[in-house]
Amino acid sequence: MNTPITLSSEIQQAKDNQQPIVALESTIITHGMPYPANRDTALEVEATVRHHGAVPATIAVINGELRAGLDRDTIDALAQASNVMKLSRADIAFAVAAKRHGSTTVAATMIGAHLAGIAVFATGGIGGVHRGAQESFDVSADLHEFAKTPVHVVSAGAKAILDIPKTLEVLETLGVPVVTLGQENLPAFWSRDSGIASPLYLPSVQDIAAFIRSRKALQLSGGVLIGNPVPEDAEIPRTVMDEIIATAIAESDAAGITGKALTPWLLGRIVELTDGRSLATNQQLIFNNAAIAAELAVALNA
Ligand code: PSU
Ligand code: MN
Repeated sequence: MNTPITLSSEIQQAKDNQQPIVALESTIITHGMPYPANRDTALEVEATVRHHGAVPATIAVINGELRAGLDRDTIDALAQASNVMKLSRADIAFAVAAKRHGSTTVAATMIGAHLAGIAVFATGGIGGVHRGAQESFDVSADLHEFAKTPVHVVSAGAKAILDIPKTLEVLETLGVPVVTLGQENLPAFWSRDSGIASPLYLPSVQDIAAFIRSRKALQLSGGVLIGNPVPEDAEIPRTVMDEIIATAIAESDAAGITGKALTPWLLGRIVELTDGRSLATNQQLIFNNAAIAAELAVALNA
């Protein structure tokens, strides 16, 4: 068996020099946004991580090879490809064995980051408990991954299409800390305020780094979910989003969309229902998360 993950020369060098590194996911590229906004966002997220003093490592499976650190051409090809599997813990090894292309969700990116020795990861919003989960049992594998894998994920909360209170209950049961940066309520992806108190709150990135160190000292397994609200000038208020989300979910129910297809379908439909405004917000919140993740990687490196 060869090494389970192939590092780009830049990531290998960053590791050799003990530089701070931030992992980035690839499902946002293949199943989260239309082309070319997906490619431009992926490249801009990488630039943002660099601007804040860390090295970006986008993770994906290319022709069966799990990789950390993708060049521009590979990101561009991934952004246009249609035969890419959306990978989680259940199927990442399948894509490797079958020599497929696969994009990594939050769960699979955490697995890749951990194999590469990267402790900080920036995404948009994590998966969670879908509304109506009491009927569909649709609970994202992202939640269980936090309980297992010691990677710290900066996100704008769980995507607001989800049932946020139920998502918090599952995370609590699994022993996963949820800490929001700079405000006491959890963010709601496109909106700064979910109206729901965050289980934990800390005012600064340095405080979050100290919290992560104390978890390590107590030998606690798994990762931390860090909530980072979208910047004010980019947010869509919750009152506006609530109605749009309800419409999109009603339509997805009527169309019988389930399983892995549901999150990408809802995100795409919400872009249409907001005339593209939700896409611009999605981009800004990812850049904002990338900046904070880079600062966290720098702080943990010190
Ligand atoms: N954040 C975004 N856009 C996305 C996702 C996150 O801004 O498309 C992806 C992540 O990869 C996350 C996945 O893990 O959506 C959740 O999918 P599901 O609900 O099927 O578990
Ligand atoms: Mn699901």
